Amino acid sequence: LLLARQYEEAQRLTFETMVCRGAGSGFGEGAPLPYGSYQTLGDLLLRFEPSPGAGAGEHRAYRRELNLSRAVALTSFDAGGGSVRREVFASHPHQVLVIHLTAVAPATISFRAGMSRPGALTSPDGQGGLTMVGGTPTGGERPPGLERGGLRFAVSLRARLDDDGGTLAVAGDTIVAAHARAVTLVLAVETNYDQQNPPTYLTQQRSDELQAKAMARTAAAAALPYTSLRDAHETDHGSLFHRCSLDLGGHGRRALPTDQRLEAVCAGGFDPDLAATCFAYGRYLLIACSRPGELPANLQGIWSDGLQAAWNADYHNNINLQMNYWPAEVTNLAACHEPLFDFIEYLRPPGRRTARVQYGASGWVTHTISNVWGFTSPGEKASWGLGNAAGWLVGHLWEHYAFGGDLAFLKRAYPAMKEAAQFYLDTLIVEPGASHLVTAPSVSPENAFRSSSGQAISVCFGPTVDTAIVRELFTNTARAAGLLGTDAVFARALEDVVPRLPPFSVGRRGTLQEWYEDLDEVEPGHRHISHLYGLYPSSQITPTTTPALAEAARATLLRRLAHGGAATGWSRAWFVASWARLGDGARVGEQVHELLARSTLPNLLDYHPPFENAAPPFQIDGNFGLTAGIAEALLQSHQSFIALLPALPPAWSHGAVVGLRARGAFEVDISWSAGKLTQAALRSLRGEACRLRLPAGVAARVTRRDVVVGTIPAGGGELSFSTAAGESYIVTTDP
Ligand code: FUC
Repeated sequence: LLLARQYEEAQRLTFETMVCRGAGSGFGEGAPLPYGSYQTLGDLLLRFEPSPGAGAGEHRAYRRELNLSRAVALTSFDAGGGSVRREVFASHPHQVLVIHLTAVAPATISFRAGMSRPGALTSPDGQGGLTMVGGTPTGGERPPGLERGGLRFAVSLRARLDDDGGTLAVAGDTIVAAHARAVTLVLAVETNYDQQNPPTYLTQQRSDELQAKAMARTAAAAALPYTSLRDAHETDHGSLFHRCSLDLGGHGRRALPTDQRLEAVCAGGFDPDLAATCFAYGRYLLIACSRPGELPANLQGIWSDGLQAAWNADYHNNINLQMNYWPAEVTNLAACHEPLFDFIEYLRPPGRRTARVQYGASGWVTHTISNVWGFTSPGEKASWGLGNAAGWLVGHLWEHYAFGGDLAFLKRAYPAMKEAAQFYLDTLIVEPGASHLVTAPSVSPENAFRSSSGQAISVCFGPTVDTAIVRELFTNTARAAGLLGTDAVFARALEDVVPRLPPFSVGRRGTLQEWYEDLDEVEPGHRHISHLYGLYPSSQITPTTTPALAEAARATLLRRLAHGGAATGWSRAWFVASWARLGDGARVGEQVHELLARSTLPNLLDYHPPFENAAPPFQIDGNFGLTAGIAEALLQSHQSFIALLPALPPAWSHGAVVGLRARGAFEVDISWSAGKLTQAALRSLRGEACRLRLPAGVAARVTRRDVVVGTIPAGGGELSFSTAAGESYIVTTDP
């Protein structure tokens, strides 16, 4: 029907047959199998008693700060008897949350600490602390496999006096601290979730067993001095955070509270340091929510604050999950990328089943939404839930290899790439007109076009995004097979398909076509710009190799913007990265400004406007996308060369970045002044050859240990040189 352009009927059938139907829970059209929402663990409340000399509620000089380089949140206030400080951090090495309260004056700190969560039970733990036990689901939803008892958790909370003053006691379901000067609280949680244990993804551990484990962790942590816990945490965080930093000058504004700085930017103020702070914040967030061995960052990272999150705070695979990981490689947090790779592995077995059951195909596939219960089916509405995401996800495996150059990793990653390619090999169909191979049925996230009778149609064949993903996947999988010396016949089959994929086309408006044919979008300002996948994150469209397509990409971005596009934070972030790829620094600066002014909450978390039935406004992808987009303006390596300052916003006239990463295993530092490159350093990690390109009009020489390796004339040239692993190459510009 699609090939006969009978779109209405094709769409009707697809809607009827291509989503999972279950008991239904008012979750949307068709769908849902019970699916579940990511949830907060609960609340820890500290209720302070008035301090000596202060009236109730009289806390002055209240100040909250988050130190990004130490990853410590500090609250300080004047409680009448003197100032009180509260430091909070979540320690990766000790797997506990730590709260440390200190007062200048003795006997100042009195509070009751308690935990709450609907349906959970808090009680004394018999060792001077509290435990809270409970489980999900708390609402009506029960993820598959959880019908006979859901996820269980146990929390342990302990307190300790850090000097001689004051008392601690447990009273009912609270810990009571009285007249203390220094108190430390430690909290640990255990659940019976087990990603490696399908189909239930749960262990058999009972609540008391979970409780014993959580208590053992808080006991171990509470036996350590506060400074040891904090030092271990700061060392751990710093080992990742300090790998990369950005300085755009203008530090004078740091004395102002962040919300006031943001308001000033909204009012048109100039504050490049706030963009640099957001860059650091994105890295801070990724370090804090995505460590090897853990689940990947979901739509709210790990910071969902209710029992029912917007979009279930799940994994959306048609931009959002991928965007979370855009900054990982380039901003030197490759280790934080690992949870995504594990997640891809984890989706493969259910994804194979979906490929077989839903398409009669081999390989693996997953669609627009997925979760920690192995959901890989199209859901919840076919109009957008049908997007095929496996190809896009495994693109991250190749990127990790491209940046790090680790063949052992590629060997580990290759089967997931191969199986994703296998799925497409089995399911591509021939469009008879031009004999192109196309995907079908599919969607172009999450837009629609008008059929000849004016109906909005989402279901299509050969959307540009799919074609770009398949082209990239097949090319990279064939390359991987070659590098690993395996699967020559399969690789040839993939290579044979690539020329039969539809080429990118420019439509009658001068924009890049979103669909196989030149169709009008229902929403010309749609937030998704997936048909520009070839521009970013892929590298199939560049101003130098495909100038006409780059021009069409530019026209596409402008048309989207002219129609109110980029209205979500993540969408705006994608524009930032896309303009960077087009080498347009002015637009990068403009879009960064818009993202700060329109889509950033006062605590700098990314904003997603309420959608359909109104949703909480926070979504983390925009934070990560912005960080990646800023990096892309300063350094690019997606072609076979390293470009320094390819899209520097004019407003960022002075600055320096340290520790960005380039493909080919390089670490790069760049400084500039008056908008011009002044110096750069490239550290070669694996001794790969380097092709270096400078901004036009800059002449420079490259030295290694003070010996000239080569020169680049001002005419805008490039220099190729071999490198030795571990050596640094210094780029010094002519004044
Ligand atoms: C995609 C977007 C929405 C939202 C959701 C979580 O479907 O189109 O804007 O970000 O993911």
